[in-house]
Amino acid sequence: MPGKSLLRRLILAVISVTALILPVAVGSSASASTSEHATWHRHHTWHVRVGAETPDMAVTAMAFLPKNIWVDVGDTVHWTSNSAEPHTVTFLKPGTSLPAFDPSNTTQTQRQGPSSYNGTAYTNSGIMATQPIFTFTNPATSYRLRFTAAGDFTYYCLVHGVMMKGRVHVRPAGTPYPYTQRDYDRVGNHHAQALLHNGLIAWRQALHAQATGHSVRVGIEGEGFAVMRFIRSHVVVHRGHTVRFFVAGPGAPHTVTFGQEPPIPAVLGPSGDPTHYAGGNLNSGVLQPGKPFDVTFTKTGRFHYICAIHDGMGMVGDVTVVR
Ligand SMILES: [Cu+2]
Repeated sequence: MPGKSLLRRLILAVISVTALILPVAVGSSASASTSEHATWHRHHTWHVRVGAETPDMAVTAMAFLPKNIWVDVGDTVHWTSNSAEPHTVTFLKPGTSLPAFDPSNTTQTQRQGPSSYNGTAYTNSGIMATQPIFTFTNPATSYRLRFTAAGDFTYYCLVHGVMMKGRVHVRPAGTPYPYTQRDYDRVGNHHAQALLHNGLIAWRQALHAQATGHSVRVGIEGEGFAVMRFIRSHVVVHRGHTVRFFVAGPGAPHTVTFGQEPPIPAVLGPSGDPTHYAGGNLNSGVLQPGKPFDVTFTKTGRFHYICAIHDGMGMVGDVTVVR
């Protein structure tokens, strides 16, 4: 029945609009994993979610949920991907410093080390995400490590650096646990909701700030969150006018790509002539803070563009040029 499916679509549309207006509605995106199954096992498996996002993938949270976990020697921690935005679970070799993220370095992007950890060696999950993104065509959705030595072990996401770290506190076998998995799920959910809420507020504020004029903000970076959208994603200008695309500060790499998407790595650099754009291929390359990408539209029409890195998360926009 076409009438019924239209109604359903309308209801879905209302739900997604509500999710945008009422940030509290995103709580459902954090899927709790309760595990009481470990009661009869000698060693427990503990669950940590990697990242979080709103259902439309517009706002992403950069956090390990929970950030801290207390386990005993012999226990396993099981990390699960929870966002399209990629992350890693990486224990550095003691005495080494956190490297800058390099997507071409396979010791960063691919799994390194055995499935147990005693605090001595570089151990890395490789890229984890819920779906392919950019050059990461086959990201891991889960990662397990068994902890074989006591100690407090800090780990990082190599993609997001010091902003995203977690800690596994490993105590001698038999030490009573201070918290249950249910406690960790609750703490993780609250943290995820707080970060996503902050992202939705920042997005709404940016929408107001960009309500008029000929500029488009490309993504938002905040403390523990990012908004993977063009703000605003639909603009209307007169022929001959210029639209300025800009990033407000350092953060996730974004592009403004009209026409056909160039292959990697060419898409990371600029191509085409933004001073007279009348359709076809035009690419900003990765946008840098303080270096806006100005496109002058010389032809009427509706011109669709994408972020070549985050289009899979819905980061797309268009410019309508009128006489
Ligand atoms: Cu992007």
